[in-house]
Amino acid sequence: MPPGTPILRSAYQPLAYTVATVDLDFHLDPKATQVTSRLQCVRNEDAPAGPIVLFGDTLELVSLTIDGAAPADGQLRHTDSGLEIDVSADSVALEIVTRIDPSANLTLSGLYQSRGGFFTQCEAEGFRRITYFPDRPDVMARFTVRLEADAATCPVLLSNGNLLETGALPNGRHFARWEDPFLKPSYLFALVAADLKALERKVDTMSGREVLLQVWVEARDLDRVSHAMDSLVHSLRWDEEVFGLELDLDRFMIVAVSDFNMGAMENKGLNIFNTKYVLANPDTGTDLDFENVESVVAHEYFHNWTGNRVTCRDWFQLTLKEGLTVFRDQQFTADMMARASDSPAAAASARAVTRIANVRGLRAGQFPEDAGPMAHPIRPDSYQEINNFYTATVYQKGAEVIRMLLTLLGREGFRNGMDLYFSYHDGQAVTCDDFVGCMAEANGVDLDLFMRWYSQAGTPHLKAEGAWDAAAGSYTLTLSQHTPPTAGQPDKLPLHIPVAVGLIGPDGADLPLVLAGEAGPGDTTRVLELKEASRSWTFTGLSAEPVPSLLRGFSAPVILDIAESDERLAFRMAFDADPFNRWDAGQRYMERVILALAADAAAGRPLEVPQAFGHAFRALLIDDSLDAAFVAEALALPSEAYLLDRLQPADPAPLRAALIHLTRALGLAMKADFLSRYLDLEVDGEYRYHPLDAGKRALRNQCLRYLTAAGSATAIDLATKQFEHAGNMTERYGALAALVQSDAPARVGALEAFHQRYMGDALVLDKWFQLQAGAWRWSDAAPDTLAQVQALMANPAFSLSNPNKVYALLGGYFKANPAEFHRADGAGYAFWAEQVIALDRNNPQVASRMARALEGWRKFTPEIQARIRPALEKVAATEGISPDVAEIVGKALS
Ligand code: 0A1
Ligand code: ZN
Repeated sequence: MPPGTPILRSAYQPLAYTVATVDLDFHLDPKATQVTSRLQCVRNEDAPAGPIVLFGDTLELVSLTIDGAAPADGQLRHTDSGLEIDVSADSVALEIVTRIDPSANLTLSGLYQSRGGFFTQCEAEGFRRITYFPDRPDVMARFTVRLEADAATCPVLLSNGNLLETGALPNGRHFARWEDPFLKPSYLFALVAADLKALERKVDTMSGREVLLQVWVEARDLDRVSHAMDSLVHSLRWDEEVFGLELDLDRFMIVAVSDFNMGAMENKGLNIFNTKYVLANPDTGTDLDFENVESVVAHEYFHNWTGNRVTCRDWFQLTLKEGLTVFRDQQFTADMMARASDSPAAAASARAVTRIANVRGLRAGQFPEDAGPMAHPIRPDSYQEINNFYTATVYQKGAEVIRMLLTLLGREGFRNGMDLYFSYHDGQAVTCDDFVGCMAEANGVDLDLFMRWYSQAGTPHLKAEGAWDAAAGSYTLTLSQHTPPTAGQPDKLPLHIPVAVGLIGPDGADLPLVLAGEAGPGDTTRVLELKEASRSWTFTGLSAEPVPSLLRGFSAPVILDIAESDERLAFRMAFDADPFNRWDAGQRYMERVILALAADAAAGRPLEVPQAFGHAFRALLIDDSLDAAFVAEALALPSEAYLLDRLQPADPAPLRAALIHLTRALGLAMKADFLSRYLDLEVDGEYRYHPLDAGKRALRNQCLRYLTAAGSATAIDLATKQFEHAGNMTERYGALAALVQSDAPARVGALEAFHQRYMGDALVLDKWFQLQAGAWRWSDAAPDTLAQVQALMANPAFSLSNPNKVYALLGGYFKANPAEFHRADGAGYAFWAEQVIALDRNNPQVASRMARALEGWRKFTPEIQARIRPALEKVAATEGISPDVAEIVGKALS
């Protein structure tokens, strides 16, 4: 197959031979690791006849025998993707010896080295970089593993499942043998051989079995792992309580590694994590880091059932495990946030804060993806490089689709569907149809129309219109839907959209909802199911015109188009009983104000913030009866990435001018209010990661941001004091972030002091890199951010081969700083092309992620597009560019 040929979902075929058992023997050595694999291959009754197909990538084949004998002439063929072996028996034993060079593997896929240890990453297709194998998720086998390595440099030898045996060997080497009692696909295989120490805990599972939990890290990091361990215990309990799912192994391990392409990986019983999502203590991690550790630990742990016990038939079904598992980790986080609340209203607000963060992420990351050349359904129909499809669409939109099932079926109905899914499919590799089929069967409902969410790309627009009939006391709501065309999908069909609706009375209280023909009293929030292009609902028994509150809790991943006056938005900001929608009313109002300011900036008109908006904003700022975490979210502007897509055509410079103007104007106008909230919010006592404390710190940092944006000397003084006296990273980082955007001399000193303090600390230095790459100035001073980023690349702590460093510094510039990256002289694009090409030589996955920063280039003004095109073309024309990057730039240019 020539490179660039798409792989099609419709072409799925089971393999003629699968694998019953795998026995792996690793002689680990940095430059020449020898892998012996003994496979029992068995004929697959359900597949057409054919050879044994083994995939292999960059392997040196040392030897291969078939039932103990050398292959006969022509029996073994080398193909583009690996090997094919003709056999006639129904069961055949293969012994394959390969040699690989982990020290030269900078892709971080397959077996590689990091800080002297050996680690693996096999999802999606890394196992074939270790040995020849039918490396597909529908081949599930029993694995046993023997590892042998140098005892001094690699005292710890880990693999999946249960430890059977360890022992010393001659020449300072030692070995361990592991057995995984569960069937698994090769992408869940893992090994670790390194110098690590573990924090251990023993807990009893719901059935009373004692299990051993371990978090393995380098010895110097042992003071940063207790939160990950706590998170693991919380996750284990939550899955028991909410889904009745128990840990199935006697031992569950988490291992931290500094060089890792993604967040973490759910290998059976041996989760491997990017250190960023394991390590956190008050001095090094912000509240957000603590929250991320908790949710990533939960995510990987939850995969044990949704992903591992039941896995994907093929990679097109990725959202089967990822959408469902993201949904589960989001529910878990919401429960963790609410657990400290002392009233139902406080719990609802705490849950809404999690929901707000999820939706902010969706709007900033997934909506632009769905509007660009990489738009794909949550279950794609084709791909060129599977590693490019670990996307916000598959993950975040996939989670929204699962959440809609919960909304449609209710808690109990959803749980029944999950139970049925496990009862039918435990130990199998299945499809999204199988999952939705279980939801339908368990609830006796038809979800055929719902399946369109799996096949249609693009963000649907939901249009709402209301008509008030004063004489009849009725309100008719008409909902219509439209999904814009996306690449390869010009015409869209209507989707099944659950729309949670409330009607607010003139006094601000929710009204009971009674549809024409129904007897009251009704609930105050109801879910309307829109299944057609357009439909109306009439609510009756109303004495005054209501204000609609639509899509409560963000009940579907759509863009809501509704003509709402400024007054109505302000009214909902003050009264909407749904905390998510209360927040969203503010976001809509801000969006309107910012887009108008950006238009003024583009046209050279003076910028002015409408007074009415200021009033609505201030009402939230000074309301100390509200949960601080909620207020912090309510005061935060919509993300720049989301706003850019709302400006048509997109133009980063006036948008940035609008954001700066609005932030400064609010900071100036409400200086006294920001200051008094700032002073009141101080959290006393020792740091603890707790939602209430974190909420206060978030709001306090938000106040500091507005105050320093407004630029007074007092504000700089406050920020400097906070920086110097901070008792934890959230405060220290919040103050540094505020100072970095100022022109005050304290800026340089703070950056320097932070650097000094955390010199040897890779994860904290990532924050320092990222902050500088993503920063701008509140004043008119034009910082040369590009020059700064280039200078920082020369810092000894920076390295192009460490993904975290690249994501922090280059990602911070390309993705988090549009106005600087899209500078008018085009120098940002030349730098982008140069870095993508350089990264691609070693690590195509990381290069491809950086390449994606320009995929949405057609949304910009023609002048900007003209400056971007040559950079895209340069990368596309580069000799030897990886399939990963080729797919991104190819689709961008097509
Ligand atoms: N399954 C992991 C994500 C992951 C995917 C690919 C990787 O390497 C290319 C690594 C991790 C998760 O969802 O957490
Ligand atoms: Zn996952």
